[in-house]
Amino acid sequence: MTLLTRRAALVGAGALALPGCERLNADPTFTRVLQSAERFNLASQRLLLSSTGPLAREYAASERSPIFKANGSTSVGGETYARWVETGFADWRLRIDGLVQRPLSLSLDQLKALPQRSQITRHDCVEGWSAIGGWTGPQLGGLLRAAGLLPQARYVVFHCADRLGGAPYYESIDLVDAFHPQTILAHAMNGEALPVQHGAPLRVRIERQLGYKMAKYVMRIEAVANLAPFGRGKGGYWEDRGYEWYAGI
Ligand SMILES: Nc1nc2c(c(=O)[nH]1)N[C@H]1C(S)=C(S)[C@@H](COP(=O)(O)O)O[C@H]1N2
Ligand SMILES: [Mo]
Repeated sequence: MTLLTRRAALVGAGALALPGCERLNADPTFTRVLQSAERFNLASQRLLLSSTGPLAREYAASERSPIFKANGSTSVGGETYARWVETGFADWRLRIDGLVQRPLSLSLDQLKALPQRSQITRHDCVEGWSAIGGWTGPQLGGLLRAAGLLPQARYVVFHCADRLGGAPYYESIDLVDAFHPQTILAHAMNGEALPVQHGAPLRVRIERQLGYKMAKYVMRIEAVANLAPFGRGKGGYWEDRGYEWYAGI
């Protein structure tokens, strides 16, 4: 069974437990229903967490590239972004919403206060260059657990602040990659605040995939059941222009 069919089986098992849920629904303390939904989510997400596959290779600090090319958008137009840069992103917020129980709105300080993961990895761009760099930030999986994914959620969409050739940049991954331990929301690069050209204040690192999946300038993370409504429906800016959605290396 693939991971996602295993998850579907689990959703099925949840549906079988419905008579119990109906009894809970009759209970005036509705919170118990919510709690049982949370336990269910924890169980399905645990399953993903324990089966997300191997780690991408990590490197020593001495192996970092002296120059890490910036590619695609290297800044964001408009007054709002310029003001954010001037004020150190003090009133910037990341939204996590869509198919979640508790939509979140998080400041940069709140993201930095969460447990952090640091990793030095190699970034591979389809255009034929690579660079090794260090990244720090909270794991995406922990944030999705805090928001409480609904059982219908199958993908997360990253909405970015920049436009490329007039269209908004966006990307998406499935829940296996979303819960992979090396999938982090990086606010720091090589020990310094993430530079504007590399996606300040926040970009995602998905270390087993190609560079174009690693959305910069992430503003909003939306849990969704299908990718058809976004862009031209292929799951990402470059996917809409012919690249593969699953860009595994
Ligand atoms: N928002 C946004 N994210 C993006 C891009 C972009 O143009 N806009 N380019 C992608 C591509 S093709 C690559 S190779 C990497 C480049 O990241 P870097 O600038 O940190 O090297 O970001 C990816 N994420
Ligand atoms: Mo790229």
